[in-house]
Amino acid sequence: MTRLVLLGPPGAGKGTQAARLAATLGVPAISTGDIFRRNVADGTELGVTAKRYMDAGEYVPDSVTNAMVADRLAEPDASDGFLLDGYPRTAEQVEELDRMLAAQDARLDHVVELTADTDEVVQRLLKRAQEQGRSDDTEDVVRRRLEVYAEQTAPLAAVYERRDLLVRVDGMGEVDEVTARLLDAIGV
Ligand code: B4P
Repeated sequence: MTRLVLLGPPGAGKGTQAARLAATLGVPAISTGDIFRRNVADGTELGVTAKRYMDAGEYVPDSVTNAMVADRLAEPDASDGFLLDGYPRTAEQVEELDRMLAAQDARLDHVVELTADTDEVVQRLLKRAQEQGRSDDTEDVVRRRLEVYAEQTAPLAAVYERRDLLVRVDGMGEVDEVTARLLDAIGV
């Protein structure tokens, strides 16, 4: 039973690695970005709200995101562990996750910060823009996402470092190499 949070800037490889780690650990990978994108595709009320923020490179409001994660973590497959990809991203989300875990008498096992150079992440996201056409991968929006990350999410690593939960993993290089580093960092 593993409860893991994956932090890192846009383009560091969180989504790519989350799927691999979750499969190895036998826990669900819960990506807030993916859940928002599914809601956008399905045209739900949540999707309409989320799209406005995502297309501008801004975070979806905490109240909306926290409620969505609380619902997802209440599903049976998350009761024996999970990998959170892209949550928490703000100080308020850290507090809300603390409350959700406390209510289940559960604790995080690891918080992994996946790091990568800014030039590299911009190149990765612009390449994805060409291949997949994601509406938030244009250069201006990518720059804004990186600013928002630096302002709101990067400081969270220090919070988890103080709790002795943080491990930093270099996300540069081949996908397989990064997976091997991640598994090593969490002792698998
Ligand atoms: P996310 O979907 O989480 O987007 P992301 O940060 O860009 O990460 P992603 O997982 O897509 O990219 P990855 O690094 O794996 O969030 C999107 C938006 O949703 C946010 O901007 C925000 O608006 C909203 N949102 C999500 N969570 C929220 C929250 N908690 N609160 C508020 N708002 C929230 O990969 C990028 C690319 O790099 C891929 O194309 C991949 O193939 C490639 N890549 C990966 N590893 C590589 C490697 N080693 N070498 C070369 N390329 C690699």
